Amino acid sequence: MEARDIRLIEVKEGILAESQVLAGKLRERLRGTGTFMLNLMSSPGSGKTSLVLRTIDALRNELRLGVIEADIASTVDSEKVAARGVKVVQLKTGGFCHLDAAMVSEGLDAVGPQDLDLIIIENVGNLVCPAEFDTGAARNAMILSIPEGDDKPLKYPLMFSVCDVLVLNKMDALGVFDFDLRAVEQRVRVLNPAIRILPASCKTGEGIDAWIGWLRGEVRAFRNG
Ligand SMILES: Nc1nc2c(ncn2[C@@H]2O[C@H](COP(=O)(O)OP(=O)(O)O)[C@@H](O)[C@H]2O)c(=O)[nH]1
Ligand SMILES: [Mg+2]
Repeated sequence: MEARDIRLIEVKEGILAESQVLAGKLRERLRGTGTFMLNLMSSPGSGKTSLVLRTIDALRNELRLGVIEADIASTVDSEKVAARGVKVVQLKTGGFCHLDAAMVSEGLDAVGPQDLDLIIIENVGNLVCPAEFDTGAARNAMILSIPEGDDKPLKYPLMFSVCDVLVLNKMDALGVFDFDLRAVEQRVRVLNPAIRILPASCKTGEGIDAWIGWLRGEVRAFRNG
């Protein structure tokens, strides 16, 4: 058998296309229930769970909230959300480094979007794979935290390209790290001119109002749209 006779099957493209179709169906389903779903992505430790908890505290009296947590192995994040009395589902990906629409669909079945105004997905901590998969969310958000460095848009361009908003978290640590805010903004704008960039600190609360304002506006626009 010669090399030219070997059949090459692009499995990745097939998987992505399948997930894309299902993601469209999930969006229709969420449109039907009037539920805004946000997909939150970032590296491990950049502050996803902290931002989810801040968001719960700010919006729990205003919106009916649910959270879909995704983790390779543990339930530590969902326990923190559950302690706030908020509806949460833990998806254990068993080694998978991202969520696809099929996994989110199972999460939605469990969390029950018909009773919710806002669902936040805390995706698996990773700047690579989650960016490739449409989860069916209305908006994508990402966090880059100051200790990770200002070169990350250069290294992980797709993630910065697919997000509607970028939270620059751990601003309280800016003095400790060589992080050039202007450089990061320029690098991000080349990839994604329309992205909102919000400096914040989940520790001190700096910038959280702007984040909540952005999210509230998106939920409102979704409902009116
Ligand atoms: N100094 C500082 N630490 C933070 C901030 N946000 C989160 N952390 C800490 O960073 C660590 C990881 O946060 P976590 O929310 O679990 O990140 P996740 O892995 O992305 O969900 C925890 O020790 C948090 O307390 C922040 O704005 N400033
Ligand atoms: Mg977390």
